[in-house]
Amino acid sequence: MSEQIDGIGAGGVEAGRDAVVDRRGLLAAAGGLGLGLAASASGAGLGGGRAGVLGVAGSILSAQDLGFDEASGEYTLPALPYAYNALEPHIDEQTMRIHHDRHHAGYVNGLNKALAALKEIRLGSGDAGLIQHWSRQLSFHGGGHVNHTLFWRNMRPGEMTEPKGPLLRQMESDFGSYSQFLLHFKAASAAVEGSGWGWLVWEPVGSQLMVLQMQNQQQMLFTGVVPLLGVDVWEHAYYLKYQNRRMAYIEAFCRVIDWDEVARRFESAKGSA
Ligand code: MN3
Repeated sequence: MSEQIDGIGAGGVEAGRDAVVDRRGLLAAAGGLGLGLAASASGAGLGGGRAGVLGVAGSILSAQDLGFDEASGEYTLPALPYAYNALEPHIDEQTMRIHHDRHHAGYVNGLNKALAALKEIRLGSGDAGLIQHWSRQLSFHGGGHVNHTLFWRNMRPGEMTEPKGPLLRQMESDFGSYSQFLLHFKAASAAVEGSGWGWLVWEPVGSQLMVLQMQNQQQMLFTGVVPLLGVDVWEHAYYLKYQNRRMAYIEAFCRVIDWDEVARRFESAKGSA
């Protein structure tokens, strides 16, 4: 298995004010792909709606969505929004249990550990020589937590859906057609080197949809983009059922995409750009 923990810090962590990190949590206002992580001192993002430091993605996920506990300053593992077996036969129950209860939980724990270690360094009791290590851990595990929280909500049980309305029109403008988008998205996701993700994102500067590959939980980011749709292509996401057939898993994922959720993120991101 190629799934060793090996985060190289590329997350653009912008912990502007130390007190913010303690009180609000780095991820609470973000929802971006490792971007805009610091909430404003007024508590932006708690409950959703207001933007993070980069001014985008503020309403994609709330602090509650991310399981942020303001009292302890720690993140908790949010429950799956549906039953473990709800996506059968496309995504199997055992994979969902292990993926959510073990892998996602591991990212939450790793994120809390990194936040605690960085706090100790700020307080003078930690080893400042390890700042790069913990920054990498923060980027990797924080990315993992956000990515998976987005990912569970990108899927839903029931009838297969397709994009429509403004999202479909944007897709036709930027990719030519829905089927051309699918071709690009599936090929990019299947071709991720090693462990990573395929993403459909909103790129607010150019005002366009883009498909990106991500390595691990955070590498190859395009700064400032807003995540709309992500497929986890780490082996732990599919190997039990699909073994080495990553494309078969991606095809199955495409059958359970919640396009209404993607449209909500798109309209929120475009509206706040
Ligand atoms: Mn995963």
